[in-house]
Amino acid sequence: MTYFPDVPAIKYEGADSKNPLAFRHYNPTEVVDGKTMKDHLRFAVCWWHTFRGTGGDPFGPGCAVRPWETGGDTHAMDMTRIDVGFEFMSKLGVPYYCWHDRDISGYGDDLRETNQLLDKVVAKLKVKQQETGIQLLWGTANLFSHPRFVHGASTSCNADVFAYAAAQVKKALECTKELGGTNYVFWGGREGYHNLYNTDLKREFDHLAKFLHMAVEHRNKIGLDAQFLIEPKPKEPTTHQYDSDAAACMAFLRTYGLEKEFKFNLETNHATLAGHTMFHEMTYAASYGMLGSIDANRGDELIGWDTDQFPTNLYTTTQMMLVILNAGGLGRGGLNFDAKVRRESFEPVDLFHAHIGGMDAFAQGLKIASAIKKDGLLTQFVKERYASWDTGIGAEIESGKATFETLEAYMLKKGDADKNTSGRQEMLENMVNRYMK
Ligand code: XUL
Ligand code: CO
Repeated sequence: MTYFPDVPAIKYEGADSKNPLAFRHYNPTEVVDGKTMKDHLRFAVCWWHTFRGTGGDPFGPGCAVRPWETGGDTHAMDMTRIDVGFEFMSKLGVPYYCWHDRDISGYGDDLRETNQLLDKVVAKLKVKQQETGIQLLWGTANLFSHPRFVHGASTSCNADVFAYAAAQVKKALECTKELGGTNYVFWGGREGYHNLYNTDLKREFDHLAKFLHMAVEHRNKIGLDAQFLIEPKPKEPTTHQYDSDAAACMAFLRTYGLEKEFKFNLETNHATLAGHTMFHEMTYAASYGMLGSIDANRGDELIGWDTDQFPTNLYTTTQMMLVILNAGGLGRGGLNFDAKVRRESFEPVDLFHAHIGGMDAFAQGLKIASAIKKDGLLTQFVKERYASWDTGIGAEIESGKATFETLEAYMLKKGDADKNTSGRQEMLENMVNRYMK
């Protein structure tokens, strides 16, 4: 049985290929900067958009053609979709995938039955992972779709909802362990507020922290060897999400003593919704050793919401790969395509075009970033720009020897600060353009 009869296994054909079902840049075994592309990029497919997306939007229902979807949100359909998913991922040649519990398995009549259904799905996923070698990059729990989560999950005003969410995450952690997942993600789906008139903000933050402490405790108890990741996003669905951006998450984690247990799963379109570039979010995270994993997508410059389009912008992928290379790699994280084909791209083959484009954009970004890194011009420029800190008064300040009094004495003697030099922004942008090929 094949679900994509017209699509062969996708091969690398080189930059001159005109075959839309081939890679032009992603060559898994090619070595760049001392490592294969496959090991640098660690691509993952997301179950929710790719296998559960229907193409629906607020103005109309889904119109995606998915011949295997025989209708109904049934367990049988969940099981069939596993065959579809693993055929797709094998043909694409991605090493990882990610899920929410409710994408892979639907609802039973109560929590007990829901968990039993999930166990059956996980058992089949495990067999498929063994057959194909495809591994779980991360699991997570959907704590935002069901009406019970209308006021949030761990930040709900209803304590029973906190308890339900805890039970659900406990199960999702156990399933992640069963499938050998190397990370586990917490995105605060509805952990935020729409209106402060009805919200006890401090109490909700306290509850969120308590929830995450419990998750850490359970991870340690069951011996789950997975990195915990917080996924920042400033808004949507709530007006203000508590995990708004990397810096806000950092402050939250430190306030509640969680900073050693978590890193970040950064997402491009979440960065732009927060008014940042992804370059900023990744540089911030990497600076504090918090770069965990990436949800790769992009927004639309003309639309203000989370469109989750596939990444195609080479400047963005180059900047992202530059941060990753300079940070020494993604470690146990990866590049997960948290991205969806647009409503008008409704045929199954569009799923391939979308992923091929995203993978090629990152492979090309990797090659460009590696060339920039190898030439070292940017690094050298930054080093020289801060040279005043390497010796003399700068070194004294950095080493903690200086006080306001010694600095005053220094400046009274000198009379004025040394002249500034140009930041050369345009020159550097032109320089980066030289590598863009
Ligand atoms: C939502 C989003 C989620 C998380 C996992 O914007 O990105 O799919 O990645 O819950
Ligand atoms: Co995401």
